[in-house]
Amino acid sequence: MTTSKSKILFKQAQMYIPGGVNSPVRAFKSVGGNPIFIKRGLGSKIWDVDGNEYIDYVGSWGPHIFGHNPPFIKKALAEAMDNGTSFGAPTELEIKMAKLICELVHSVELVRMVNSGTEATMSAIRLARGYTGKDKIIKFEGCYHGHGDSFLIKAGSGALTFGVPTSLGVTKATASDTLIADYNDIDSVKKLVSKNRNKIAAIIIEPVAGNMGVVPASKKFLKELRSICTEEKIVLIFDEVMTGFRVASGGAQELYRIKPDLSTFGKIIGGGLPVGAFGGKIEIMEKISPLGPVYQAGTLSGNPLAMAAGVAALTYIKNHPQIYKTLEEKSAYLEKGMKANLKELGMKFTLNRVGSMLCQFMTPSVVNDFKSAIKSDTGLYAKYFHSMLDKGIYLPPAQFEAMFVSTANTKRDLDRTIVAHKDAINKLVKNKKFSLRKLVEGINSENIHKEVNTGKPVGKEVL
Ligand code: HOZ
Repeated sequence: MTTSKSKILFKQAQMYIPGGVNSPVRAFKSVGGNPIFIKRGLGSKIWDVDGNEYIDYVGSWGPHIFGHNPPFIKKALAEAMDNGTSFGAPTELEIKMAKLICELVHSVELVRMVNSGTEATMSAIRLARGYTGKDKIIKFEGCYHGHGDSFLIKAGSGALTFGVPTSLGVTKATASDTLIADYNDIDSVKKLVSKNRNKIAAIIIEPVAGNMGVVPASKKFLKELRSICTEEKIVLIFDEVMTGFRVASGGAQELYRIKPDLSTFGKIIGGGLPVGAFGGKIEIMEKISPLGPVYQAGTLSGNPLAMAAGVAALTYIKNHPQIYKTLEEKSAYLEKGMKANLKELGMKFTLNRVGSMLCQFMTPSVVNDFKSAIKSDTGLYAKYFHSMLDKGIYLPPAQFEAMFVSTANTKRDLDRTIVAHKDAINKLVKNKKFSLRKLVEGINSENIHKEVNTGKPVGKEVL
């Protein structure tokens, strides 16, 4: 449902903003067409500038776990706004926020607020390096930890979608300190650790990857990762920017019952405002300035508006633990409906779900790591995306992202989505122009961008 006002705005935006957007995936490049410009959101819906209504499964990429503009967050913000917008000095709200995070996430004993998930992960690895006196880190192919230099090596999310999994502008020296292991493959980690003994400061991982689509880590893999980190004195960092307060009130670490040394947060803890945080063991966190020698700072860190919204969100979560049951029920209902559609239409596409995070992959393969994720046919996803959009369902405009269910999604929303999904998949079935690539050989992180940029499939199709 591309709309004329959105088109005009996109043209105007491109005159002043690189690519017309402030974050690349919003440009719809990987699905084609014109991005829709959003005017407002309420509950499970958003409206574009032309007045079209959509059921929103992006939810600002995760934070809107209660849907858009919940009254209790609006109220908290209005009250905070009366007192001023920023002081660059301590406020009581920051204590409330830190206490809530420490109470809800058991591995967090001290926590520092920042302004985004990117800042949280950048600060967490600096801290891990300062604490251990070691330089290298291990990250996993397809995981995305924001756009800090150290993480833009074989990264997921927009970096993957736009074909720059390893970004220009990252120095060779920085890149050489980031070692890449394979998700869910403990041997790949062991190899790196034994080759780089006493050089690795941290292993950072999304315990449920949400930036190569949704890909859960296996419990065995995470447990082994924990043991390796303990044995080798490596700081284990769970990047819970997406999963924190989303898959459980205590994040993925609660779900898996594994304690990382440090965790990073974002999204939900800001209640929709720009907030991030990193926290963990006291003995590591006390190395942060002003207690210790690892410098980290920010004028807007702990900003009173952001804290007010975050405190409201986390207080609601603390007082309503049943929301996770509700989210699970709604998401399972959606998953069941979508899977039934696929079965009925004879399409063996993989649908991954962890709690309220879902991803419809366009491949019949099991998706459990980066290599299997990129078997997904992004061209098909683009068609699927537009069919859904035409039916008033707003999905992530890229294959390698997560869709999010909120407590505001009604049964009617979910039923409408299931019907639209059936129709969209049916269209794919009927469209003879594509052939499902059951097995694609030759796709890797270096050449996948060719496919995205040219629209021509790389690799060998096996029909
Ligand atoms: N890459 C972000 C989600 N994984 C999207 C950021 C945005 O466009 O807001």
